[in-house]
Amino acid sequence: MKPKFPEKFLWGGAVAAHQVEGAWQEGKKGPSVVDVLTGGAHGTDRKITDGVKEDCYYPNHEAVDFYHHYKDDIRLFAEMGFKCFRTSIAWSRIFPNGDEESPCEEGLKFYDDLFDTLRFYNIEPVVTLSHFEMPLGLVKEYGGWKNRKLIDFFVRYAAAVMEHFKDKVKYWMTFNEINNQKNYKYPLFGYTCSGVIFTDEKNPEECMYQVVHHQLVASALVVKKGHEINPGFQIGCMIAFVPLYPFSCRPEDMMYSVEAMHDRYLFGDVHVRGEYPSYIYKEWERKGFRIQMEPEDAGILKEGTVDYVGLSYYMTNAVEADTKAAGSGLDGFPGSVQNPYVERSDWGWQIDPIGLRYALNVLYERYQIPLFVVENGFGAVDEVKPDGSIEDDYRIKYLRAHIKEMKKAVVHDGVDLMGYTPWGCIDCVSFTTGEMKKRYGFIYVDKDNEGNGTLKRTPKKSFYWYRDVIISNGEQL
Ligand code: P53
Repeated sequence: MKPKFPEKFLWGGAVAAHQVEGAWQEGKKGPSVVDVLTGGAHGTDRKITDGVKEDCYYPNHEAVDFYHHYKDDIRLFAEMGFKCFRTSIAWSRIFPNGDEESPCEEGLKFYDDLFDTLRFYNIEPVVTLSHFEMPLGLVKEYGGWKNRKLIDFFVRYAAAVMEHFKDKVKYWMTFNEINNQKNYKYPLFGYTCSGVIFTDEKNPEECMYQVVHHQLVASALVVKKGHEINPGFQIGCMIAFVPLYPFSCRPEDMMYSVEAMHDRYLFGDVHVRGEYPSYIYKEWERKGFRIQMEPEDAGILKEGTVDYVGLSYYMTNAVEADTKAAGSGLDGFPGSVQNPYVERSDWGWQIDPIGLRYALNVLYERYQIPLFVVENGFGAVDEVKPDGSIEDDYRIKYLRAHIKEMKKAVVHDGVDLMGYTPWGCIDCVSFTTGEMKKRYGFIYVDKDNEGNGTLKRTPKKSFYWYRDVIISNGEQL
């Protein structure tokens, strides 16, 4: 018999609340960190403003107005045959300032309706608790995740939604791409992961590790609490997995790639094994870092290990020891160089389908628990033809190639993979640039970078292609 994807494989799509919902002040929602991020472009950073300014444009305020369109949008997901849909709960819809005693009923009501609509179509919700949208109040009044109090606020929020939705949601993830902030030199990452601009701190790198420690403890507490609320919950972590290949088989390059990969593994190592790996203690020792930990933390980490590893996969990079020694590298990663064997998207992301099979293999070998590809996709400019159609063959090509490699990981290599949710299944606001024109969707949304457009939804060519992929359980690519 031909080897196939498992029958229960969760095909679907992924978004995050702040990139689609809009309605930033409706339903008593409080402002979140993304509500003070302006639009940017490839090569032009999004600005973090001190509060909302009259003369700035904030693309997430309206986004694609999923808040008012979700019923129609979910109907389209159902038409594609989605088995699951990954989104996040906007923390500040539930706790507008972040430090309230009890959750906001209107916020809960919105997600009740959303999850009920998904259930109606037999679509399983997959929910991220924190996807770059923490309440701004916790940044302004508490200093974000630098402050250990944030653990309590996050646990309170997570417990409230897990309790409220315990019969509607089974699959959860704690922090989206918790490892982005490892790049502590780039303000956007620290700000969106944790509400901290590390470059403003006395010791940016040490501060980053402190913040991360608070989040790892919070994540573990939530995993434990979640299992008490409903033992059937599947609770995962979420890692942006960008493998770093050695630029050559020169032993120096090989060894440097092993070292550089610690950046990628650190977070999963703690989430999955419940303890910090030995290499990080040595690094802290070398650098003289003192990360404040409470006596109970070690036990908490041990008791709150995740059920699965969620990952985003978009690209690989290559690293070279000599370039590192020279103190430079692509995109700010020391020693990162252009891989001559792969192409790049218009936004400079290296396209490497085989890298997905590689990623799934190394992660499964390391952790031996189920994996879930909760993001993958091709950000590209789409052109609407005079007849209104969108022929996004480049997107089909990208996804097809990645699904083929993912299939090899499952049927050939034996990786236990739960599902696949391509990113931005409906066009949404780009996270890194705030643009609309960097599109990922199977569904086009009529809106441009400046905020003009009717918000009309149109299925692209890839919509029909992906529908057939799902119907055939990945056989018809
Ligand atoms: P945009 C880097 C590498 C891989 C994934 O990004 C990344 C990043 C940036 O941190 O982020 C994820 O919209 C993120 C999503 C985001 C998506 O990639 O900049 O989880 O929120 O939209 C795509 O093209």
